[in-house]
Amino acid sequence: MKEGNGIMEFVKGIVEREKSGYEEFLEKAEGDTACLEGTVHSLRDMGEIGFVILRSREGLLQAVWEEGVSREDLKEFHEGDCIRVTGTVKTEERAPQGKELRIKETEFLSKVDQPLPLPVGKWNLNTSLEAKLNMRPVSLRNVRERAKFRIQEGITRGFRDFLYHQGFTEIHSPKIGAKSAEGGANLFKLEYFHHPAVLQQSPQLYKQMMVGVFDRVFETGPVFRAEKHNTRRHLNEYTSLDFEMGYIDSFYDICRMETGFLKYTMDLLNREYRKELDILKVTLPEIKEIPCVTFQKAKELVSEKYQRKIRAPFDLEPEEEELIGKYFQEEWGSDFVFVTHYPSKKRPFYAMDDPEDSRYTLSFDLLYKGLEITTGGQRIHDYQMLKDKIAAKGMSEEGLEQYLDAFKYGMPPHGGLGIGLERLTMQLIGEDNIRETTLFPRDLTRLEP
Ligand code: AMO
Repeated sequence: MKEGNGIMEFVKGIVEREKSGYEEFLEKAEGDTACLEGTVHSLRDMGEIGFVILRSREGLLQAVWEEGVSREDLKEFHEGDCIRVTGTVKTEERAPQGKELRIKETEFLSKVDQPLPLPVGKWNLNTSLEAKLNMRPVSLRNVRERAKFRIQEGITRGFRDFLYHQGFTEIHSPKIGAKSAEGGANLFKLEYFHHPAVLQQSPQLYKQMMVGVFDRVFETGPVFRAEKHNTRRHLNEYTSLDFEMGYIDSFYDICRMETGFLKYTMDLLNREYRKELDILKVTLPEIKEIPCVTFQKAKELVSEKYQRKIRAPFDLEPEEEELIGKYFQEEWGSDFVFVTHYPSKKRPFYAMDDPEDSRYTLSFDLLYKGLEITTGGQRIHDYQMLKDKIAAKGMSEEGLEQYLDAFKYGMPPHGGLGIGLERLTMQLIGEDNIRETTLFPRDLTRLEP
């Protein structure tokens, strides 16, 4: 709403609207007049009456069209139309919310051009993942599909809230750079005004440099991995929840911070996302403590218990991760387990080696229901040690000069972690493909929508 003196208009901030939100509607008394806005989520023509289910950000509400009472013809309504309806409030115990709006007048704010290609008004879409991804703007309107991403919002919000309270500063690092930190073959290369450049695989270099500035930083943002394989847990672009903190005594400080974040977030979801949890029938894990096991020990435990040969001594195979998850659920009743001391061979150059046995690093992965959702650990903070490690890994310092300067000019002992947001969401809500918990997935074959 604009206000003015006839010559100039002024905007003063948000104004209370006369239209009732769905929650306010439900507080109204029988016979009150109400005006609601929303999309026609589903329609049921019963002859003399018709059910017009409205969808808004707040959820669904039942409006009822009645012959002779409603001004517009029911035939004018289509699923997908955006409408503003005015009518009277009626208590109706058969209505999903216990109240419904008896429609008197309808204003069509916009009308669909064509019938919807998917039955988004149904509880279960019953459509293949492929079809859902091909029609993303429509499929996400389904209440269950939408709920997944509200829960994902809750996780990001939990991460932010929790870390703000722990004295972290939120940063935003560039996604294009000369060099990335994670190594391996999964780099997207591009040309940047005739210079070779890469898309960042993680904010690793930047968050470490920023420890020298703020001590504690975090970032939530996209990262890029040119994975050439098509799996249920890999994306080519995903959202990474990263933090990095200085003045740590050991990498267990990082594990503690992550455990704190998880507890805080489960509590937040429980309090503020109950509707979505119920829609998806999610039972949140109860986290009191998370067991820690070394990489080596974890391998031995599952090999013994499930009679499985150790094939890859320096890495965890996906099946091994699943079995570690199963083991800790069966033996310790925990969905989560920190697997610590990963072999140096498989960790990037910045990981701190264990001074007691340099074949291993002071780093960890967090497995949740048998899937890696986090990698973290203590980093090298000594300038010379870092240079030696870069050389030992056969890497060049080119493109890392400024990163190395941060260490040349002093860095505290520090560490951090990166959590895959889509993976965490997928495990939490019990999906079996990461694309189910990605709004617009990027994979080997998918560059749009
Ligand atoms: P890492 O490479 O292990 O570590 O990644 C951290 C977490 O990101 C998620 N993840 C992925 N999710 C979807 N698709 C992918 N292709 C993919 N790759 C990884 C996983 C994984 O645990 N810089 C370090 C983190 C750190 O030490 O701070 C890093 O990026 O959940």
